[in-house]
Amino acid sequence: MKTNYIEHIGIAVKNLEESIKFYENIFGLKCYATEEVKEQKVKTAFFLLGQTKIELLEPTDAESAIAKFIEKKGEGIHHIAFAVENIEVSLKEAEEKGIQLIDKTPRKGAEGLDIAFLHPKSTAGVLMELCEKK
Ligand code: CMX
Repeated sequence: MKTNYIEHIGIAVKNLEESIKFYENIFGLKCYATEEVKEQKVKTAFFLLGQTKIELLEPTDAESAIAKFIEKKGEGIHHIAFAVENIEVSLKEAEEKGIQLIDKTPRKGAEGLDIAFLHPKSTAGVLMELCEKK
């Protein structure tokens, strides 16, 4: 696969508003967008640092992946997202190399990106997201 840069780092938080204040007040960053991703049952907030974003994720439902993550591990880094060229081909290649796919085909994520997750059990414990802006 051709990976160009880290698109974003996803961080699970309990309270989006409080966490936004933390990144703005301590790091001098500016939250440039918030968005609810209903399909994922999360509210998101974005900060841009160079080419890479920080994506804060607050669960909107107890059944959301983020709620389960916080319950089990607490707040913290949830996933790393790579900007790839041709997400469909990248997924196929990863699967052929024995990686367990969470999403066999891309779906729409925040900011309209095509996204797909690889299972942390086959990626050394880190939830990886592939994304492509089309
Ligand atoms: N990073 C590393 N490991 C993780 C993890 C994460 N983010 N989330 C779960 N796991 C681990 C758990 O610790 C658990 O490990 P053990 O079996 O050793 O205890 C295992 O994966 C299974 O976890 P679980 O709590 O039973 O949860 P599920 O199997 O139901 O789901 C996962 C896990 C990764 C398949 C699911 O969270 C998922 O599909 N994630 C992708 C989608 C997503 O995260 N969406 C959030 C919003 C994304 C966005 O919009 O940017």
